Amino acid sequence: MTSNADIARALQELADLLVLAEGSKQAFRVRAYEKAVAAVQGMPREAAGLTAGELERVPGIGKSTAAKIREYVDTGAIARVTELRKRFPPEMMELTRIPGLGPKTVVMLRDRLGVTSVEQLKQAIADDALQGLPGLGAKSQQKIATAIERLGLHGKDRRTPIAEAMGIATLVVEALAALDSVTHVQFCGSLRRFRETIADIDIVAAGNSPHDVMRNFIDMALVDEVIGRGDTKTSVLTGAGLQIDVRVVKPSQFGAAILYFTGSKQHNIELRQRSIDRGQLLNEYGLQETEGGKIVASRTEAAIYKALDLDYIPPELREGIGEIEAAAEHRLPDLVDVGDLRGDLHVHSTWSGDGRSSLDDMVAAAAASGLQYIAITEHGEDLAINGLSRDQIAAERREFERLRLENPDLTILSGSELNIGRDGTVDYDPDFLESFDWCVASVHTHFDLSEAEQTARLLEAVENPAVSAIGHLTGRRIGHRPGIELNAQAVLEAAADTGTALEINGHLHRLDVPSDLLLQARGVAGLRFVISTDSHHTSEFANLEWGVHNARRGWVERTSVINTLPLDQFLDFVERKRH
Ligand code: DGT
Ligand code: CA
Ligand code: ZN
Repeated sequence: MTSNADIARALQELADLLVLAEGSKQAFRVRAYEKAVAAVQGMPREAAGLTAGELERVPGIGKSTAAKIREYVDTGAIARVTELRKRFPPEMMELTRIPGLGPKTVVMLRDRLGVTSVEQLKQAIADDALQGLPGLGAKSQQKIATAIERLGLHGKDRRTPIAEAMGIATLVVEALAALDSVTHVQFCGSLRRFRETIADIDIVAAGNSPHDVMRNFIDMALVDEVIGRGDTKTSVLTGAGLQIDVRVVKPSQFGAAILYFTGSKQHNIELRQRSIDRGQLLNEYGLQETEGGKIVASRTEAAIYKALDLDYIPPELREGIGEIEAAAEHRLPDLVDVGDLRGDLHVHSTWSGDGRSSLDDMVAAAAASGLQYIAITEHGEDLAINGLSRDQIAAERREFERLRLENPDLTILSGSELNIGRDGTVDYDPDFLESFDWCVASVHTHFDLSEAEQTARLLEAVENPAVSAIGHLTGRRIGHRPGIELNAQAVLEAAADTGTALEINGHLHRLDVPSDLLLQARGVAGLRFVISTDSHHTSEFANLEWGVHNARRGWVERTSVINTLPLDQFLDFVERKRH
């Protein structure tokens, strides 16, 4: 049956295409489909099993969306999407990712200059052709050029944000895992290593009926074009132009295959060299003796690492940056695990303007997921529309009282997500700030300041005793908005000195602090992290897992993550900074 995730992905594509067709992200139809995406993602039942009439009764799903969902489930495609894809091909959709380039401008560039791809836009900028077009001056031409560079949106380097790739890979893995002939299946490559952008998706399945696997794969609704077909490897493109390779291997070779295709290339080269030095050969079929060819290990990755006298190296570490030496000397980091986390310290509800689940539902979901403590951190009053006044906070705290009685096993902390102003000051006054148990402070405005200004602003917030943590440090949206310019080293050191935690935000669109900065932070003694979901909907508590993968990629150790601590020790951390 078509899964809710698959339906949500199809509706999201429709919404994205309609932004161009309607010329605005705020268009009624766009908003309607985006609401429906959230509704389908949050449904406790399979949407595919419902009639159009039943779908319409789901809050957030209207009549025409219900019809589209049925169309997708019944035919595997939405005719409107197919038609819009012709008008707005994937290369043109790419243009909408560039900050400062609204949908009307994208369409205008096509109509006036014939520009329908990032490459063509770069050429137009080089020719100075944007000057004088409606709403575009010399300055915006330069801004767009910089944004293209920083997002890496060009040529064959075109990479897909992890949020998009993860959704698609999960659909394929689930579909293949459901086949009787498949014993194991795993997505590999950069996605398994949890890189923030992905060039193509590499999937390995084990089983004795490759033909059956490939037939089911290319029948999937998300497959737009088959570009190579065989029983060991089949490659396809999705409607958005993302390549997926599926390989089928024998169950006895599965470990060797996923090890090879997970990479990275550099990690593979170093592993292979190590095996050669030890009189063995490593390839995608197994580890074998050079003399005689006896297979030493092939079924699992763990067996192969063991045979090479290495501790098991988790995928997130396989970048060829010293992990093999560390594994040989038994000094791999003691990485944080999702099971270690006891609390989530960044949670919104519909009390925030952008929250999508009620406070009661958020608390119930947190309790059900086994968390011991949470901080409800609605937006501070300075954030237009979404923020809470003091009166609203007082009113919400009365709700906390009731919810605490109803949920004796969950500690509900009163928190806030403060806004770091242009000058580094935050919402409310010091006395009122003291009434919170925990405050995370984040940048939500002024993304364009200079490095010096951004750094000064962040340092000011770090010095504030009421600020327990800095939220999503760089403010980036992967593939959509670059992070702020920042002297990260200065901020990391100040955070360590003041006892301010750095949030590792688990939203797949954010993964912020980025893992390259986490690697840099290894050199800063005493720095502490908090892995948070930034949930706006009950389904987003799952972000904890993504935050953990990102932390592991940055070699973050268990002992430096404060929400692994029992509640009293966690609160001690907050208190130490305040007094
Ligand atoms: P990307 O660019 O996001 O697709 O990154 P990867 O790491 O997924 O790279 P990809 O898809 O080209 O290849 C998947 C894995 O296959 C890679 O991580 C390691 C392995 N691989 C690919 N080419 C080579 C190679 O030339 N030598 C070795 N040893 N391994 C390779
Ligand atoms: Ca890949
Ligand atoms: Zn937030």
